[in-house]
Amino acid sequence: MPDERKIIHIDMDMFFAAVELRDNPQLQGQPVAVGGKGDRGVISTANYEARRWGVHSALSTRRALELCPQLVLLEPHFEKYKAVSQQIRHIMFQYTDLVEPLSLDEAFLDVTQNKPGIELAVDIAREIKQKILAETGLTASAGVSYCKFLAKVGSDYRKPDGLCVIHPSRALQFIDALRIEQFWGVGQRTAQHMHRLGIFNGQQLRQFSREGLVREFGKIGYMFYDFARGIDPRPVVTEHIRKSVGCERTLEHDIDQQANVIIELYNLVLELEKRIQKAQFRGQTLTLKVKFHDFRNITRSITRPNPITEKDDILPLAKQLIEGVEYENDPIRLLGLSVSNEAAEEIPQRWRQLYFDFYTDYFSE
Ligand code: TTP
Ligand code: MG
Repeated sequence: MPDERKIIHIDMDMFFAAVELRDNPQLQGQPVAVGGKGDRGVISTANYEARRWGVHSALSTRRALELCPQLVLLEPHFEKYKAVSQQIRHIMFQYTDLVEPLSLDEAFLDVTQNKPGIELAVDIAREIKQKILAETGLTASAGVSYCKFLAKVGSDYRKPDGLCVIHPSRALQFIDALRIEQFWGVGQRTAQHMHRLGIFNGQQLRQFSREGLVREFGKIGYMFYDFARGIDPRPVVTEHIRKSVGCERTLEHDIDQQANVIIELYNLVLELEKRIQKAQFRGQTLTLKVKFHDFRNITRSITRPNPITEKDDILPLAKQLIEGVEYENDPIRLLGLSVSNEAAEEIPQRWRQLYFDFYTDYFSE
């Protein structure tokens, strides 16, 4: 059966930086980034002027200033971002209750049925963008399609202030020409892996068998196989299901001694337990994230048949995960722990794990 839903993805443009620029208009035209100062600071986001210099999210502030010495670095104001986030969500709810926020500045809407009874989803997307601009003074980009994958790709396609509609009849044509980097779930590493296989766009991705993709990429291969065919059955999930609960800490100093690592891990476990209790979260997968001194990241996960909620469950699992990590000659810069994988009945089994895996929670508080 063809997928006849009407899905919109809204994503604010250079969100934190846009809020700061709105409130400091004298900085317009200059390269601006929001991020942490100091030796171990990290860039949250940058405006387009700064991006031209290679400054982007997650880059170390030190490196950003090397690339762009005239960069204006601003501290984040999370209260402001949360307030804008509420404003835009309020606008979305005027059209449908099926709103699934992915982060402060991003959400999916299913407008197949919508409150004002508007026929074309593109008209809703346009109205939402106009209202966001009028009420917050900020621009958003919107993608409109029949599934989440294409709506999300669409919102990114004509940024900033973009509006991109991918009609079902043109989906395959669109996917054929889509660069592999633009696929949902393809980060730098996966892109390189794809390139090694000779895959640079959607058309080339579609030449690969399902088994081949699963062999190369693990279970995410199933998702790539479906995406290449314009298939993404994931529903817009409304009630605030948290996909993960986690915390991470950039250490004061890089560490490579086992005793120190265990102490840091123990502190994280205590913090994680607190957050799990606060969120009443019952995840079955524990994930350890390690960032090394050279900014290389790895994650290690373990899944249990029962929810992981208490420190007495978490600590032995966390120790087990860190045992598999070589850090003696590779000091650790950051440690993170999260739980995910809370069962959600309405998501088809094959998609369930993928769905959770793809949620990145940068607002873990
Ligand atoms: P994004 O929507 O990924 O980026 P953006 O809104 O800054 O830029 P774009 O125009 O490309 O959408 O993230 C939204 C906000 O989340 C971003 O403004 C800052 C924050 N953020 C981080 O703090 N760290 C990160 O690594 C990322 C990706 C985002
Ligand atoms: Mg954004």
